[in-house]
Amino acid sequence: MAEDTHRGTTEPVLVIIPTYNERDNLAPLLRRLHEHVPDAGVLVVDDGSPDGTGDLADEIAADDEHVHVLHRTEKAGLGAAYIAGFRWGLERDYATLVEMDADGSHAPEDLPRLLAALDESDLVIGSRYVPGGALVNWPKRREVLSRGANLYSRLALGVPVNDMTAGFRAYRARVLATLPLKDVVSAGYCFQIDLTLRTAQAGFDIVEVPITFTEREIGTSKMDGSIIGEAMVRVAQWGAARRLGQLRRLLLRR
Ligand SMILES: Nc1nc2c(ncn2[C@@H]2O[C@H](COP(=O)(O)OP(=O)(O)OP(=O)(O)O)[C@@H](O)[C@H]2O)c(=O)[nH]1
Ligand SMILES: [Mg+2]
Repeated sequence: MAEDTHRGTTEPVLVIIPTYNERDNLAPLLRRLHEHVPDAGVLVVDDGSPDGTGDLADEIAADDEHVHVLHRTEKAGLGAAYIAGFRWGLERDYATLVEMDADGSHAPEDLPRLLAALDESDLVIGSRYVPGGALVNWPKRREVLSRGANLYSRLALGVPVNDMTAGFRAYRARVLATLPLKDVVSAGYCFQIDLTLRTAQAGFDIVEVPITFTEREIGTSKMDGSIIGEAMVRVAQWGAARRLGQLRRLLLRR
């Protein structure tokens, strides 16, 4: 674990929420966040949503000092939105940076537990696949895909995390300040695997806390074949690099 002591959830926490066409989900989510983590700041990172999510976020921010909005001009993927949000938060010295989807899949009710677990670690992952984790209304094929992606990633990368693709997580700011964010190019949920791997390789402590993940009720998913393809190719490349490194060390030892 890091040597500096984390000073708890009364320190500034920034919840970063990337949005693309989440107009009907945003206001209820912000209300629930305000109820369960009243001291946290929220940064909505909108990629010019055609449905006006960005304008709605501005309207809410005008009346709520905890809500901030970062407007980006084009849809550039979840990874790029998070990197921009991390930079925004690091520049403003937030101690804790949280990732959260706008679609209601991640429950604000679970967030205090994630933040509490950060006292003992550097990255807390809200996990569907540890005892106590649950999936609500997720079609079986999505579960199979997600579990398969996680098994594949764990075997290829050797990182002992059950839910590496999870998008509900809390980072100590110093982790993100240490990682070379400019080198991270993963766009889809591969971004979550990428950052998990980098966090583990940098020697930071990762814990998983069970969450209840609920399928979105409103709006449409941004998941598609290209996002799955990106993850499969990149994980294979990282896995191959890891094996080569192991082989090289073995040969050098002889
Ligand atoms: N700013 C921004 N946000 C995005 C982009 N793609 C997805 N998002 C947001 O990222 C979050 C996760 O996207 P989802 O569409 O729910 O994708 P997912 O959770 O992988 O897929 P589902 O499980 O089908 O919902 C949501 O808040 C989206 O609005 C993007 O290109 N830019
Ligand atoms: Mg979703």
